[in-house]
Amino acid sequence: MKFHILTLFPEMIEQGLNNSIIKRAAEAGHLTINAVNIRDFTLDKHNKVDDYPYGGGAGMLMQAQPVYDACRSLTEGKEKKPRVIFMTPQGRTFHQEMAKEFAGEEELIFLCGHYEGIDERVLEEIVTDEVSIGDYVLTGGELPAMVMIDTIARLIPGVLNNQDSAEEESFSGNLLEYPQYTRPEVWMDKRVPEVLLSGHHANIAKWRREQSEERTRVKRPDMYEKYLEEKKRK
Ligand code: 6GU
Repeated sequence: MKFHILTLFPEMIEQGLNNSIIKRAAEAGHLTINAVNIRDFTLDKHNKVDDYPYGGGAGMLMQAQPVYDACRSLTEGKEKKPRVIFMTPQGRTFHQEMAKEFAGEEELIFLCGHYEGIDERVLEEIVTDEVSIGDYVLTGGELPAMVMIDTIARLIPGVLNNQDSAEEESFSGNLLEYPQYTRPEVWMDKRVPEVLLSGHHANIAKWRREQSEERTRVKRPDMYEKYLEEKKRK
């Protein structure tokens, strides 16, 4: 999968996504991260990419032309036009099912706004999807884009070393993870639950499922309702 990010702060993306699992996945050829600096496309002699809003009001707006040309540089000549996702608190709230859908694409373009926003005309022209990551206001779209890319990337086959991880999750959709333990067997007088030392795989699976259900019921009653609904339908 190719992830392109249109941004005024490419180094934020490059630093944020060049670590751990995503870095290894990029090195293994499962994905590429391409941060495109919108400023590189300005035609202004002082490299300006923003201006005052018509009608007045607070702050500056990103201008249409550099955003449009940066996007065009990624799409022109391509048979299949990739989706362009604008990161905005006005968008649909991101969730795991949406991540699964995006993970089926070959290429995605993320548009990150800054300042008070972007000229509406270029948004109308290029954006296919508007996505928010929750009901709070951030200073820019870079962190949300990184949240989305991280979530989508781990669903791409081969990205997680252990193939089960992503699958197991979809199997136990709407359930929280069960508690996990590693060595030593006793720490601060707390023992690892006996069943996990038993080597009895069926009992371990049963215990984990029960823990997941109980945790979800207590910590996320909203999610637990969905889980019960889904269980009924199966
Ligand atoms: Cl996607 N962008 C910005 N700027 N703020 C946000 C957001 C996105 N999602 C929640 N707050």
